[in-house]
Amino acid sequence: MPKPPRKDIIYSRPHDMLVDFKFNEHVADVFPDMIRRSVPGYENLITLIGLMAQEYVTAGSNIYDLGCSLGAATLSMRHRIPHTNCRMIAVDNSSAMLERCEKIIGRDTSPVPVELVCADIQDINIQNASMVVLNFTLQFLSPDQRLSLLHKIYQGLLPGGVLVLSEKLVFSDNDEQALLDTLHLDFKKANGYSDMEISQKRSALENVLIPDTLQQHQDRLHAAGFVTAYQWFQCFNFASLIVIK
Ligand code: GEK
Repeated sequence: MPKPPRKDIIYSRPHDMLVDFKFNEHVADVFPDMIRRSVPGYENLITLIGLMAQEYVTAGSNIYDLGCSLGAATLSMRHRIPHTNCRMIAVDNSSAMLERCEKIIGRDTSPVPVELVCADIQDINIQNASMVVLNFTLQFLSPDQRLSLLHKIYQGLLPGGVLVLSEKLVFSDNDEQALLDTLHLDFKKANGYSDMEISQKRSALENVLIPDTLQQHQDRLHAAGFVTAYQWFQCFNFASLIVIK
């Protein structure tokens, strides 16, 4: 029997010295609880990414989940892919995440093969892809490395293939930023995070998660070669684009 997800209490005690956030074993152990209580709309996104796989994945193609963590998007797509001759490639550079992901995927009985790769997403080959998912991963790359990854994805996608890009956003309009910050804070408090947990996590993520505006994303996607990028989802300051080659 799989164990129930453990509660995220990582920042519930004062940390003397706050170090930058890392996807280590402590985070991997509580990750489902952490992301569900921190990212509004996450569970909907996971379900809907599965539906997109049903629509866009083509026979004999590859599907990439870049920054797969525990494989939630991989599994959602795997259950919906209407072909068995596809190959899924789930990539994460956190061995703690990938070890747990392997166990979760191992318990799943869907017939579509999944290859787990412990690597930096900047170092892998992308080819013959009908679908690539970056579900809250691009924001963890340093901003100057983001365009070359998107360019590589563009090159590896088949014509008509899709990239799903979900990110935390920042807003150039100060009022919009303040409003969505407040609502996100309310969301985390309503999910049981204390002021101290929220503020310690915010500091730990400061140099690690660097969000862009929607316009920066659109401009970068165009620079990478994509012409069509539609925003299809937003929940407070978290959004997702479907980008079609
Ligand atoms: C989900 N997509 O559940 N190379 C490989 N992996 C990376 C890199 C990199 N350069 N940088 C970060 N990661 C998942 C959620 S979480 C989002 C994605 C969050 C990995 C990192 O180890 C972590 O597992 C994941 O990207 C980001 O749908 O925690 O907010």
